[in-house]
Amino acid sequence: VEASIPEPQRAAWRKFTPKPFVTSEEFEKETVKHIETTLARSLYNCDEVAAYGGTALAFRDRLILDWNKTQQSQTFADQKRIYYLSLEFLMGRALDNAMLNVGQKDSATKGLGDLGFRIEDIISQEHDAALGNGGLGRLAACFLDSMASLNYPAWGYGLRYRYGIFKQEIIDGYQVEVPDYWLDFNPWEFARHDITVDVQFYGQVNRWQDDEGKQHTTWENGETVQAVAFDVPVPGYETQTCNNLRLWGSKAASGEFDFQKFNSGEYEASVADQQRAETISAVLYPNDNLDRGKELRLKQQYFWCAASLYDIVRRFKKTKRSWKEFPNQVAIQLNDTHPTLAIPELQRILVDLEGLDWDEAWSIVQKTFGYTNHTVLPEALEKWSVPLMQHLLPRHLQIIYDINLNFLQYVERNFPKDRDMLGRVSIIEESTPKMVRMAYLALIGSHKVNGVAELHSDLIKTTIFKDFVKIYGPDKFTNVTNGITPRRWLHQANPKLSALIASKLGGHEFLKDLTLLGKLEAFVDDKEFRKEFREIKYANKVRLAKHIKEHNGVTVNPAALFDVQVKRIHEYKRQQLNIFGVIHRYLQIKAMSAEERKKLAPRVSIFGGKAAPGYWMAKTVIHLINKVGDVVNNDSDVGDLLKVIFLEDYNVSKAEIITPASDISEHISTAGTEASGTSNMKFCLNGGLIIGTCDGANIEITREIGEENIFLFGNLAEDVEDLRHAHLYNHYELEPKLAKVFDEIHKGRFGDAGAFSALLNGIVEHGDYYLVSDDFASYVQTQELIDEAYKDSEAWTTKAILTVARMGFFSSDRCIDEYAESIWNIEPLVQKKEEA
Ligand code: H53
Repeated sequence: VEASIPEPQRAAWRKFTPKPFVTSEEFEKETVKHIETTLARSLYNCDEVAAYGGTALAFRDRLILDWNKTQQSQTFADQKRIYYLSLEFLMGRALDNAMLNVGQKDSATKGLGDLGFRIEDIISQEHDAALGNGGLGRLAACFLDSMASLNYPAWGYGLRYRYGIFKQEIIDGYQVEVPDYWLDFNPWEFARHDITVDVQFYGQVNRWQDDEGKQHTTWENGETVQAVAFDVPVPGYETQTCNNLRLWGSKAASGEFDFQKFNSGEYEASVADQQRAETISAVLYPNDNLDRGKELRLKQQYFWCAASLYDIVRRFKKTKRSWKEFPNQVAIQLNDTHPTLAIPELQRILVDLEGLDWDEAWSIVQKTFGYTNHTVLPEALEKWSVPLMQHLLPRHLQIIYDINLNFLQYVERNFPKDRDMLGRVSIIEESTPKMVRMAYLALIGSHKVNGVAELHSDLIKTTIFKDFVKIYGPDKFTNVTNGITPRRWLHQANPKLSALIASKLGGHEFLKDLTLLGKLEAFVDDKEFRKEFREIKYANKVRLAKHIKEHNGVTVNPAALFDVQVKRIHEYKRQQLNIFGVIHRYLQIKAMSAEERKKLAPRVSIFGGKAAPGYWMAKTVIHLINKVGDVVNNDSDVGDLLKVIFLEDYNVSKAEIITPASDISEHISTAGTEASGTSNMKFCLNGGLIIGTCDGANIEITREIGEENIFLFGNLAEDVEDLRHAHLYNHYELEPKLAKVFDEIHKGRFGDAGAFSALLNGIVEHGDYYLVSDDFASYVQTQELIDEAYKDSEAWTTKAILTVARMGFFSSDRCIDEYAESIWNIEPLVQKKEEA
């Protein structure tokens, strides 16, 4: 339907097109208007929640003006777009980010002040958009920020979960999950009830011949669910580009509401279908790096892939180009294997619905997709049971079998001597039941596969995808080391440091080109700079100490060394190694004389992170941390020398407070298990040093900042397999200091020892898969080096400044430019500045 306004009426229209506010007065006017009308509050009835609402709506309106123009000009420019498919977008709060990106935070600060509010109080009213679990979801959010900031025509596609990641409460030291209903008031999304897609499930496949003898395949008699688009504007930093994040919500398809049942009084039954449909997008699965193979999850995946592809194809068809041009107009990036069904879905659209022949369609599919692998952990690699897929997506299963057949024939022709190869590389695993290996499907259906840090990208080529390197050659595989957006993780989270850097570099240009941080090295000996740098770190620690006091009731000394480990709780990330180290430290303090204690550097060990609700071992680790905290924090022998804090409900907005306040942060995964890690980058960018293993991006961070500025320890990835093997088949002794720690836990020093026996037995009796004992001595020794280093505050400051100065490489802008160049083949599209 042609919906544009006819030429003669456009003048009237343009006259009233709203203009973005620029002054604090204009901002106030809009905010008050929204509070009084949209929110129906008054001068006598406006709390901070309402003031947040009015402010957010004023900024939302502003973003939409840019958003409308961006979408229009991208359509008009008719060039290639990138579609980033991710089941998770861990966005956090939007208001502060919107203010900073459009460059209006000062007007808002002044304006809100005039109206009687402090901007920080208003910002903190916002509920985090927590549609993700951890690193993978946050990476997607950083990428959206970079793609908009670099003016790439880009869309994100995801699901609009009604419940994001659960809220974590700690009760008696245990994690308790509380649902996160976040949509009460969300001014950042637009429901597009005009943009819907019917998505089919179940049913049967029919093959038939038309009068001309042409074969057809149709998928019939399924159940239909409707996808409704919700659009979220994504503003770039200091640019007019405002991209779109489209999230799909599910509801019963039109006409599916059972009127017959309704009319005959069976209200409950008639509503049941509705509810079943809405369940699809109801809740985010709370597992990070863990695949559970639940039917509803598969439904989510297909629902989202089908709706997104329909939308992308619809947009392409409007250009009236021929199908072979599809890959010149469309690049689709698969964030992990979660969206892999998009591959057979596009093949189905092209072959079944558009009538292309198989090979032509397949060549389009392969050119369109790129696949990012984020893990080598076996428990995280997605597999779906063939019977389940047969039931839910019968046509897709056929297509997958056909893809596999063609692929295996190719392999057989090229590797006739390697008889076992076919079984190893088949998309179908011959187990009971048979399973579809999604990573293989994603790899076979894409033109590029990338890992997320150098070590990881090398590892996938020698482990999980080894055979595929032989089959396709090494050029199909590449590395794009992860990055983070400096807008949120420096400018927004640490405004003082951002301002100090700007004062030295002559402006905030570094937020757009992070390599400019290099120029800070010239100031490393500048006394005044060093002093201010230290004062900022201290102020950030004071802010965190205040947060700890309010939430944990524990007083911590901001002059102590803040040692932070915040991330999802997972055995491979080894929070257990950290807490055992803390216990070791505690035992040492207890054994010291008063004189010896005086020489010690006081420490605050800070933990935070969620455990998947069904991950019992991870929950045990949380419990142990809290129990150790109870004992240590109340031991008068210890005082300020050691405090142990577990911060409840770690999320993006808490990370913004925690990250700038660390002296040391811990990135201590068993070598070879953490694909990249991204919080390591955030801490370094904020002048925190790190202790870490030779894993993921730690290795490249070391290369950039220099070995003398990082505390590395532990076994190397190349030795892990042998060590594990040795544990299982040889007799081995627990590391003696660790044995002492275990003795104390066994004695009940931290409460009921039985609660922790499985955790300890995993190490003592079941092979210590994560090599905690192997790395313990080296870990403890490195922590002692840190104690010594921290006492020399001048040398420490030098390390911290050099670290910041050398982090330029880890901007997600660099990362997105690499994807654009080597995988997507797309160019930026700069929005024209509005003429006055
Ligand atoms: O993705 C991050 C990496 C991190 C890796 C993480 C991740 C998830 O959060 C979830 C699933 C998955 O396969 C990987 O664990 O190392 O930094 C972004 O690439």
